[in-house]
Amino acid sequence: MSWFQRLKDGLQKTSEKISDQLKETFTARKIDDEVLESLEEILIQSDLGLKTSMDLVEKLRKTKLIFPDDKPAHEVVKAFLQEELVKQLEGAEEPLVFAPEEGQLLRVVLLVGVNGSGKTTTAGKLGAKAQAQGLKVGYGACDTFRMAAVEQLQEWAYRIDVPCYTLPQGSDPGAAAHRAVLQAAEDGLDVLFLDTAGRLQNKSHLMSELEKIYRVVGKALPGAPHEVLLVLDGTVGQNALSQVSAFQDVCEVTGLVVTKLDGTAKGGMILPLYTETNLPIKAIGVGEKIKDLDRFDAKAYTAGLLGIE
Ligand SMILES: Nc1nc2c(ncn2[C@@H]2O[C@H](COP(=O)(O)OP(=O)(O)OP(=O)(O)O)[C@@H](O)[C@H]2O)c(=O)[nH]1
Ligand SMILES: [Mg+2]
Repeated sequence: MSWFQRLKDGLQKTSEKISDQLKETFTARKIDDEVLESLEEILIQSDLGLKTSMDLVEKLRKTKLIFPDDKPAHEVVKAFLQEELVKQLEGAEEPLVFAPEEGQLLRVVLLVGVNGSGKTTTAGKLGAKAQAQGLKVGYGACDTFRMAAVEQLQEWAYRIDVPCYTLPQGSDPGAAAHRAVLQAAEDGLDVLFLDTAGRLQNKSHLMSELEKIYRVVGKALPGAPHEVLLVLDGTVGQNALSQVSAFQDVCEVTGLVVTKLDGTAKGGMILPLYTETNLPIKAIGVGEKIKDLDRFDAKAYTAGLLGIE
């Protein structure tokens, strides 16, 4: 199955809801206040955010939309919405880089986020992708308090037959990160994925622990981490926004990963997430399997979101 098909299937909960409601709303080939009001409601309900939803409706009000006879009205509206959404999301696309840059010894990718957002799974999937590009991959497990967390990452490592570095249970997470970076460099790896423990953004001791991990990684290898991915659970919708600044306060977040878009009808949340943070969406996840994660593509995402073939 192609990525686009996976993405489309994954976003089905959102796209079915939007499609059904658009069909019900645009029964006549005309735009009036009543349909515009319904449209705004539909957009808000899919978590596109208040501002984007209102802007889209205003744009549509001012646009002389042409309804060809051979196309259902809701399809015409969908095409309009997609074009507008793609414009807003253009800057959100950024390639995922795994290979070290010229003169760089090793690329370090740090994964951070609240509990259960999908960090370990994302680390596993990204590692497999990097390996498929011919790179030497390794993992570092910094969640030294929870054995199950280390084992979970080790499983991903076994699966693609690469090393997973850690320290004994109870060790300092910063020390585990430090050790992993030094070991990965010594072993001649190209890219190291550092998985961290989940932490709620309002737990200050855990946030300062992350600050320390971030700092220590930079000491082990100047310039590292080269990428800090904040992994967000898509099922919480635009509430995920409240997590971003807290993580930005303790480390330099370089991009967002949104997971579990297959488990929610709030799949529009990428819009407010990007427009309000200006952080690129580095990858999106639509399932638990290795192939259920890929880089973000505005056109493919909006097509999936709106159920456009
Ligand atoms: N449906 C679906 N499930 C996902 C996706 N990504 C992760 N999961 C599942 O979400 C659950 C939590 O994922 P983890 O990777 O363990 O999350 P985590 O952030 O490492 O969790 P902690 O380490 O406990 O903070 C697991 O059951 C994953 O299989 C996704 O894109 N779609
Ligand atoms: Mg984990």
